[in-house]
Amino acid sequence: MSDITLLQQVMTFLQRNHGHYINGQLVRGQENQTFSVVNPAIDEVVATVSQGGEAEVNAAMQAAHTAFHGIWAQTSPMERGHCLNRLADLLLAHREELAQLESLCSGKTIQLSRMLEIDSSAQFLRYFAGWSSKISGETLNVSLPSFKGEQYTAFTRREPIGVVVGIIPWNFSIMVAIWKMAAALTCGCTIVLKPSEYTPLTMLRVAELAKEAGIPDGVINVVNGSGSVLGPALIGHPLCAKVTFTGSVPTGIVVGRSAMEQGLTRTTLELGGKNGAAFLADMSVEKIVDGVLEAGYLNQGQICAAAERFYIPASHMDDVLKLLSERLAAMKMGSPLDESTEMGPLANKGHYNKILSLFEQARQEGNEIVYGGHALAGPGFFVAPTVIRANSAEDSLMKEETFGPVGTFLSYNDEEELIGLMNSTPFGLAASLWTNDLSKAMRMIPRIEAGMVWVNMHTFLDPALPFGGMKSSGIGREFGSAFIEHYTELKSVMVRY
Ligand code: TXE
Repeated sequence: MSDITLLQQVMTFLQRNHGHYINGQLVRGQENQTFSVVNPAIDEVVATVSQGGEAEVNAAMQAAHTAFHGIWAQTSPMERGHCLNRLADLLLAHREELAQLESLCSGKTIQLSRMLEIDSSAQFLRYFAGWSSKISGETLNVSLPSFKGEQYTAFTRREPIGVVVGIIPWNFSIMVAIWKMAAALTCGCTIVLKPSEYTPLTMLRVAELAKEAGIPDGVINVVNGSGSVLGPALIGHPLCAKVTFTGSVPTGIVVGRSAMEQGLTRTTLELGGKNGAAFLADMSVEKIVDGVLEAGYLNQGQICAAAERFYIPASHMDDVLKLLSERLAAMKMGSPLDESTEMGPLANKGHYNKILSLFEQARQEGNEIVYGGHALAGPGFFVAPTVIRANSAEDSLMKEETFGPVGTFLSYNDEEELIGLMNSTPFGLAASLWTNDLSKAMRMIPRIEAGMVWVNMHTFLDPALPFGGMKSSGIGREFGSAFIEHYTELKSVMVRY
């Protein structure tokens, strides 16, 4: 197979002078400060973008504030939902264009870009659209005594919180932005998005489509540039009512702390971790290997919910590692634009260097690198999918998030020990249990410290299920009905009559 042909629209889009999207307009921004977008498959610049600064942050925040008070909070809930549905239609109509752009900037295989960045984003948009007309308060009975025949009633209102700042990582530049944007907009909030500096292009195009979908100017804004410059400016802005962030734990802590210091600005933090997958002894070696591949290696492991710690019964360990190595060796690595590619490059050079240094660290600690553990030849940021046998739960690779195609394996002997190992981490985003014994699984689920527990599956996110981390993996939940409390304020109203 060979690379698909890039659409003319994609080529034309890449050649634009990129900047920001503010108040319904593409804005070039500071001409003298630009940064490059690099195609990680070939280490070549595909576009340049002007760096946003205080002026762009102010303009975007002001536009979002004006749109919030001027139009969006008053737009009927049903119409807000229609807008999101129309945007879903437009994403699907521009599926190939957006998917190609995404693969060029992030190294995600074209098949995954189509399925997750576009199809799944459209599904999430429709799910959130459905909520617009279902956000409601309660009527409450009050207990105040009546002295002169007066009566009381009370009710609560869910009111949109205002201007939301959404800070987005590079691993799913459209989908994660859509999660935050759709949640904000359905509740009546407006948003300023700050994409990752590695993947700043696709949301500029989505913002244009949002205008075509009838979403008023100023409701969605995109400001591009470095996180360390724009992050503090956005979070510290007096018009920022809420910050929603997805990314690494250290940056999440910085974001959370500055939001708190800013006057208790509301935050949702969806951070990474070191997710565990536990395979019970009743699973066959083949089933375990299928599960490991699903849980750990999709999108080169660059998924916040992916598993990185694998616990295998001691009796199965050698056979699992042997078969897994064979399956990884047969996996087709290559260009993300080749439809037959199963694994592409890492998304950027910094991340590639980090993964290579983790391989080194594993070697220094005496871990056995069963498969992989090295870069692949070529200009892009490719590393071999890697299998590491840990010596103990204390090894660095059993503790530190790699966010790459790196599984670290530890054997266990009994299920009590397994629960202890699964919970032996400060993080708690996601976990999976793999067994045919439903009774065992049901007894283990309450003991697993993770915001999401899958049984016989891993990494599937459904808009109906709340998603977010326990422990150091975050604060708050996205999706389900849980998101509503994070994008609205609860107002109590009491009436005497
Ligand atoms: O992530 P960051 P980076 C992990 C992964 C990767 C490492 C670093 O291991 O190697 O993090 O990647 C913005 N205030 N994950 O540096 O820093 C930044 O511009 C406000 C895991 O890309 O978390 C980007 O838009 N914002 C992860 C976003 O934060 C700031 C997903 C995420 O960047 C900021 C991505 C600041 N001070 C990387 N500094 C996951 N688990 O989902 C940066 N940003």
